Amino acid sequence: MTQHPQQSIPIDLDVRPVSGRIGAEVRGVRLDGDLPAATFEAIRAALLRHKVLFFREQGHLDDAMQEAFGSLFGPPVPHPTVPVRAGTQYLLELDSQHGGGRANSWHTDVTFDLAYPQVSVLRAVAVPAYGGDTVWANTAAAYEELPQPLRKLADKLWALHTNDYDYAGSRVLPHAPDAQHYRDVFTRTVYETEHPVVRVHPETGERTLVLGHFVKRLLGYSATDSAHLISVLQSHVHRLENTVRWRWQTGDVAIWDNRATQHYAINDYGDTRRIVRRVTIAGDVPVSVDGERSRAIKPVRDGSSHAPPAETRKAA
Ligand SMILES: O=C(O)CCC(=O)C(=O)O
Ligand SMILES: [Fe+2]
Repeated sequence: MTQHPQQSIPIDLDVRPVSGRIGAEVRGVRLDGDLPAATFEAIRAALLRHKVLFFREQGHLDDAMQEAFGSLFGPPVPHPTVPVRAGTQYLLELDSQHGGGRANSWHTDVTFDLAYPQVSVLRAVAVPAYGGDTVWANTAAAYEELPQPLRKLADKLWALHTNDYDYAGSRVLPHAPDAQHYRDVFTRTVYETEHPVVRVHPETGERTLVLGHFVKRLLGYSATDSAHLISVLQSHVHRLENTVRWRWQTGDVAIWDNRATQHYAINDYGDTRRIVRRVTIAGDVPVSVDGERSRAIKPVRDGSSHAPPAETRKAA
């Protein structure tokens, strides 16, 4: 069972698990872009083991420092369609008073892209007095707890992910007057990518489920069967035993392994202002348990799709 699996953590970090299967708070570290290499490597190892790390009292971070810290994990990447926050190179701001600012449905970040981010670093800038928690789920634990025949089925499934997903169907729309505008911006370039439903984590070797709200359907299944199958698998992802819930304070930072988690920002704080800012780090192309790589379908780049002809696609 993937209960905080043993990844060796090189130096002594004060790491305190928050839930049984996912999430740990790290104390005594002041995050910045100049962390000693040994400290950063310990954070990275702890991240692989616990999948989401929480750091309180990081109020010294400004946007540039958050970007500098994030870039220790690898090259930061801006969101593919949403403009970055003014004055920054990579930051995505989620403001509860604007459309798209309330991510209250289960997802893994940017899975409509081929090499979607490996890591996200989120900083709390404004936090409601109550409510507005975020929940993360361990997609490796979800895979592991499946009965063996279901794991075997999932290993063969592929799904189409898109940013032009069923927005209204999967997410409570904010009342923000600019919600439609946000959606137009979000989908100004339509992405479609085929990912295996089970990917092999490039660093830990764990198998993780790749689902969430950008999934449109499973390849080779009717819409109805697809919805049923996704619902069975997704129900294991967000089973409470596989989750951790964080009560934010201003200045907190959460870092998650986006290859092994989903998350959900709870929209229970009415009109109170809530602002978080995120840096994402470039990921790699997912690989299935059979060694097949994900395929970009849209946008068509260089006049040709990366996708092989339909008849050669597996599990279609
Ligand atoms: O608002 C949050 O807590 C999380 C928002 C989100 O989905 C993200 O930053 O990727
Ligand atoms: Fe997200």
